[in-house]
Amino acid sequence: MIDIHYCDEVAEARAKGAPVVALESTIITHGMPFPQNVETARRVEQAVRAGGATPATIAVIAERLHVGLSDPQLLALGQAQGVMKLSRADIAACLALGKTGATTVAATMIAARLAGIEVFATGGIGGVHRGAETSFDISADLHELAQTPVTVIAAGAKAILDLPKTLEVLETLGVPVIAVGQDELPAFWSRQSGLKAPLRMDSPAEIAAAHRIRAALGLPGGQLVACPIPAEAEIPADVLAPHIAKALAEADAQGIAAKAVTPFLLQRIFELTNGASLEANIALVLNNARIGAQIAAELAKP
Ligand code: PSU
Ligand code: MN
Repeated sequence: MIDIHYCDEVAEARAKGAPVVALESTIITHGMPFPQNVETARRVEQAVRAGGATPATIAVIAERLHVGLSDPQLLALGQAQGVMKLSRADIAACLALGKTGATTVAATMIAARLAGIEVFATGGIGGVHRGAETSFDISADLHELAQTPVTVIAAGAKAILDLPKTLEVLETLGVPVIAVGQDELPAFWSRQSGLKAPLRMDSPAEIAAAHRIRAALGLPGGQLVACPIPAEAEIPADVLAPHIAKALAEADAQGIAAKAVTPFLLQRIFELTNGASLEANIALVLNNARIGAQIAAELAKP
């Protein structure tokens, strides 16, 4: 068995059967600049606590899988250079090599399941990249959702992706995609994507019930819960579109590939929007953390 290190707060919550929400760390190391990354990570943890659950930020630090980080660990991770970006393919290698790694959606789901945590809140999952028909760039997050039983709260898939193809792959893989409180799939920084979500639910209790019933049916895999960014924080899709197009063209021209693509695009869109994309990203993660806490609280009820 893997030796998981729990922080005191998470150990206590687990012992009591109190609700816990997993949080990822790639958003800290590869998704946002310092110091906003650390400030956001702290605020997200607070949002989970305010919602009545315990936050468990997950990372690999010096040979150990940590579920729940101390504040000094969070601060160090947020400033560290050369942190590995861990998915299903490399989490074991990172532990074997004694390196430090930040967990993506896929790796956070793997760790959450090991820790018995059923709910995980993040910003946006990875998906099918535009041009995937030639690049074959499809995030491992999608396959993880198909096989690891964790309900993932996100603001949809990031709008840098090919959203119709992402929905098709999720459907093929048997992953429920549930929009919260609206019919349309949200598109990360924007509330609307122009795509109807396959499923809609309006309450944390319904989402928790579907999670339980999937387990009772013996179905592997999790659920993608897509929460629209709060209206006051959104950037309309037509405002973002030219910035996304420019960032994608630059990535292509510079030969950015594999794990570097998403961090490159997020950084360029941050620059091209003069920081507005980061403000929206922060608002949507906080919102997802609040909703994640509500779903975890429902699941903790006997
Ligand atoms: N949500 C955000 N910012 C991020 C991510 C999610 O608001 O940076 C990260 C997650 O860790 C997700 C990853 O798994 O982006 C997707 O990377 P890729 O496209 O390489 O699979
Ligand atoms: Mn990829």
